[in-house]
Amino acid sequence: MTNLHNEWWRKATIYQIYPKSFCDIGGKGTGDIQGIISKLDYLHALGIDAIWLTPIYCSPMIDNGYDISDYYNINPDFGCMADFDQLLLTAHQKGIRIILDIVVNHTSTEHQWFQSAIADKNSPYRDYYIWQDPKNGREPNNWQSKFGGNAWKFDQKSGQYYLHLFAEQQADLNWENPKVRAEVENIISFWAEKGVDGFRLDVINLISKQPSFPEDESDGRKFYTDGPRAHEYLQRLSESVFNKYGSVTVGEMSSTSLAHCQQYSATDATELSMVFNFHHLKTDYKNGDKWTNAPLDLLQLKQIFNYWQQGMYNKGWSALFWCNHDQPRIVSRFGDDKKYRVQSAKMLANALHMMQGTPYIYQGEEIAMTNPHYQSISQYRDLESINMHRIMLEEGKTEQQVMAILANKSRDNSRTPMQWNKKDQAGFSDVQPWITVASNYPEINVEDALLDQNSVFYHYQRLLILRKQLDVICWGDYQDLCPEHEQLFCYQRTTPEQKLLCINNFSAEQVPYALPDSLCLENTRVIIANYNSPEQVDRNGQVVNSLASKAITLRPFESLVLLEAV
Ligand code: TEU
Repeated sequence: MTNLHNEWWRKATIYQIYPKSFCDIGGKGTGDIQGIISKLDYLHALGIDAIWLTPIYCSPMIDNGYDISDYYNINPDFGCMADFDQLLLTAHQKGIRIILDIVVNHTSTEHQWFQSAIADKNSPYRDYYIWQDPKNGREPNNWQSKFGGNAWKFDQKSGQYYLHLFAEQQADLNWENPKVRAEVENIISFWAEKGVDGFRLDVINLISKQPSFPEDESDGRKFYTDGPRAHEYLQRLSESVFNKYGSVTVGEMSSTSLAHCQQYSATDATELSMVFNFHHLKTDYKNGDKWTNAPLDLLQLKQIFNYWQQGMYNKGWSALFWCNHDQPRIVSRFGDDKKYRVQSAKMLANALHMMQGTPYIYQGEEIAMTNPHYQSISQYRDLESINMHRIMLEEGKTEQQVMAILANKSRDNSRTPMQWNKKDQAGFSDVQPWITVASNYPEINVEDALLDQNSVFYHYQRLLILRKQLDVICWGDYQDLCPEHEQLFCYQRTTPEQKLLCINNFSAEQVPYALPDSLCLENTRVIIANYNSPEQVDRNGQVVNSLASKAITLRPFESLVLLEAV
């Protein structure tokens, strides 16, 4: 059995970069690899251990790189292989590891494998993809694409359909074919050989489909999610590639279950290092539907975290995250992006970063960037948003209603250019960017955050230090202290030596709270808070604050983290 305490990523924090929106050095209006290199010192100052780069390979960019047409080369929009090698080297010199996104559930339909497969039914690449004959003159079944509409696309020439769980330009690979699995091993080995430290595996729990492709009473997901051979495929990859190179791996798990995630990320390293799941980010859906505007259900959120934190304890390992390139900004979503922007962003950071797992920070989260509140469909770029705009109008919603939903739910909310400073285009680019900068960049930007000792940036910096210093954050067990409370989210983490309490007010009201009887105030200190003046908690996370009484009143979005030496 591996010694868990030796695995660097269990005490690490990973920063996600969406290169297209991070920093444009080349003056094209889209970010590039040289832009990332120019910001490595900034990331080093934040204190992160690794960067996850969303896909940078050749791609027609229908889905911004999640549609790969060549796995072995860099998209010229981002730079060239020499740029990538320079990034890898420079990051390593600064002690920052690089994790690449691997998208192997599907390829772009412009990939030469697909081009050959569609050109000729007898091509050796035909069986790289999933083809089915029509059923009763229609699609083979009713499975739905994650981006809206049926998941099968008809090919006139061969008279067959191919499967695409995402856009029709993203054809699903046929993992039943051993040649496909060998190609995937080669691709990952190529990047591991270069010195890449790890991989984020896109929708990796969708790679094994139920081979009879049954009709479903719903959208079909139960026939391809955590499918029959998913674990077997990952075990082979782990044996032949990940373990050989010592790669850290994080699997993106769509609509998964705890039992599967315990196995995917089991501590014996037979499959992956850790897993993303999304259940906590469906707590503001109405009846399970993303395309609705509903308030956060805090009780449900707490229940989900409790279930996963306890369920993964000593069994698997979770990736902790509020934000990524597919999710709206958390401060606009579960916080208050106006009056209490700074307080609520810090509170949300505490609530997540005190849990067990490896936290991920999505670019701009560390300065509490907000949703851009776009006013017109012409400002949206994401194909999912554009599809859903059409579909929701067809369903009878008004333009105004649809715009209100997109303003909260569109994936473009997180894809606006990184706000570096007050200059034109927020310092992201010298030209008009590919997507409109959020108009609040004169107030919310990196330059100002770095000048303000009370900024969200320095709060994150302290959280990252605390995670390294305090074993209880990494190893403690998890207990919800007030699962029924409508406004507060309070939990406790415990090891034999330490107890940590994370107390968070998710409301804009003052809320009284009584700390647990068992807590010994004399031995308890506030180690990080969001209403503190900076001198109360020093930059090294040193313990300097104490509480006078167990009866406390939390201010709007107030958060306190208490440490008791037991
Ligand atoms: O996302 C997988 C995924 O299913 C979602 O997060 C998706 O955006 C959501 O279900 C739509 O409502 C991954 C990538 O993160 C995403 O950017 C890609 O578009 C997708 O896979 C396809 O590769």
